[in-house]
Amino acid sequence: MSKKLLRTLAGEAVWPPPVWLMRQAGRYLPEYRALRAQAADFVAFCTTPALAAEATLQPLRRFGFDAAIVFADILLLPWAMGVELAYRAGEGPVLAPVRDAEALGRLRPHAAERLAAVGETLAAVKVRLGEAALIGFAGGPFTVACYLVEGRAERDWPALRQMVWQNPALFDSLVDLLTEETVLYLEAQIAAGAEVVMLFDSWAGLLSASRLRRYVLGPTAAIAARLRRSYPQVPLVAFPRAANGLLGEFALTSGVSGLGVDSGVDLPALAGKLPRPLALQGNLDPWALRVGGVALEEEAKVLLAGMRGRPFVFNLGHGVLADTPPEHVARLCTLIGAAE
Ligand code: 1CP
Repeated sequence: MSKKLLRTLAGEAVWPPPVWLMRQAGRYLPEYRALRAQAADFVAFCTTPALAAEATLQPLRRFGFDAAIVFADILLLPWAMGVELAYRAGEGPVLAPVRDAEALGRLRPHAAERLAAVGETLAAVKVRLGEAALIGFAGGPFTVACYLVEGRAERDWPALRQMVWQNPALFDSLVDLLTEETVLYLEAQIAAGAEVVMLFDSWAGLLSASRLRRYVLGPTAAIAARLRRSYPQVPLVAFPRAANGLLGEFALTSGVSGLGVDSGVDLPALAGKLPRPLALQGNLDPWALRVGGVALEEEAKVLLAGMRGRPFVFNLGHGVLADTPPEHVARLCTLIGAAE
């Protein structure tokens, strides 16, 4: 096993650490904007393997990252379950909301069968990768449920939180269904060539500790257990964003190989409290990358010094911001490559 990311996720303190960035493909790259203009809409972009494979590879060509993450979106799963989905400029995704048993009953199972295009993208990327590892992903069942119930990103997610507390039986059924669909979808991505899979639970921070255990930690552990049976060699990385107080419990009980951590956490301090074999991924503030200069240099150096000697995957605490200058990303990669 020579790929740096895979060695790190197996518990080795590889140094300099492997690096990739959440949302490393995207609008901050002029070549991405040109490619994006070739597709009729964002779903078509994600489900046209030639375009999605090219979007996946663009940041690797420019920066030589240690991993490629398949170009897709967490909302393709509900789309493949029959939910209407549109991405509106400046507004983000908009879905037909699922708020009662009837709407839940209309969700079509075995969505992975209708997402064969993502497998084709993975296969097309895999043969062109060299030493970089290939990451497949899905949204955490809770985060996908957030968009399904609310219908769009809302600051306070009122419909979602109302359902969590007022109709837990319905919300349990929704999360259970999404958990099963997520297992099948991740298994299909592994079968197509993904060497690592990641679960993005971007809205975990909306929940109290008890609901976090039930709707984020529980499903993550269930998915990890299923994948360990079907694909024991493929590491799972979870990203329960802003689940700060529960990260220690997550590390101990979820069964994942890696834990993605957002910028609000003192990563070296967390690392000091965890069992060694668990790799940590994160957590440079995307704003430090966007601003660049001294802010970037200092923040990256502090993180590198604090994580030296541990299994660590250098990443951001959240996605690359759309107006980040690409030269700042190149500078960051140079800094990491020179880490002593
Ligand atoms: O071209 C465009 O403007 C579309 C912007 C965009 C992109 C580049 C969207 C719409 N999705 C993606 C790709 C994407 N999304 C990837 C693969 C590319 C890569 O990482 O390099 C991944 C892993 C995602 C994951 C994703 N989508 C998450 C989880 C991670 C996170 O950022 O928290 C979430 C929450 C989404 C939903 C989504 N899709 C798109 C947008 C703008 C959003 C967020 C909307 C919101 O604020 O709620």
